[in-house]
Amino acid sequence: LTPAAWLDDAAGPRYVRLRQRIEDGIETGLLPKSAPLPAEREIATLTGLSRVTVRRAMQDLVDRGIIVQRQGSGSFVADGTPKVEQSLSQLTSFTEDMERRGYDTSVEWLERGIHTPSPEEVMALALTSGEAVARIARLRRANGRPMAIERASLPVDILPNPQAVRGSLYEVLEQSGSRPVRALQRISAINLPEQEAQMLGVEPGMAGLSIVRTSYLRNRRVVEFTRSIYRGDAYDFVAELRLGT
Ligand code: 16G
Repeated sequence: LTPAAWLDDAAGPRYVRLRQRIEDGIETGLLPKSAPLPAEREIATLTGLSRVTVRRAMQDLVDRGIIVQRQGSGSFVADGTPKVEQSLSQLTSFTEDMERRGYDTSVEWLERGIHTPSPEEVMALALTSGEAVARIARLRRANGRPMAIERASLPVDILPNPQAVRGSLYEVLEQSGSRPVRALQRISAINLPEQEAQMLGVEPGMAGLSIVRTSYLRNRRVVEFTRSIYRGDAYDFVAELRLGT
């Protein structure tokens, strides 16, 4: 990434050209797997590009799973195993799943509030007439990489203050004694629609997974009805199967 090589480059927005340069470097082996990348500031100095342009290129690479960012230690070339192996037999939360792997989680809020339920929510949550619903919708990231869009609906008496959810929903439910103990989950294949693909940092039409989880308290009451869209290129779902008796 010398300024001379940079200036030789073809047309296109600057951040795209920089992203392409880094991708080329990884492809040719100039930047091996797990190699640390220079800090944004250094890349800006080396290329003569603005910090904003460099940051945009780096975020794009994180979104695509090509590089990973670790808080406090910088950016690295991904090690070639960007998929998360997710067990299908444990009722865990996104935060727990990612923290167990040593990933930092972050949330981009799409919605957090109390609403009149849709007919689908009334059915799914077995609400009685007039009962309101708490909705929280968020884009979930692991090490800066978008992984899933989750839209959760809960009966309002289970989550009276949706604003209280800062990171983990299950942590808030745990504190109020309403963490689910059982869930049913339906997974189906989809092609990511334009808007969702954009949020997840991938091309529209790419493979994704639609996951619908309904979870229950010990007394069988429905706690959560969550519709999620997961990146198909970021997950492997794994289940242990046993011979039936
Ligand atoms: C998982 C669940 C989601 C649940 C969330 C709680 C799937 C497909 N979804 O992502 O239903 O609401 O965990 O995570 O597994 P949190 O406690 O980190 O908010």
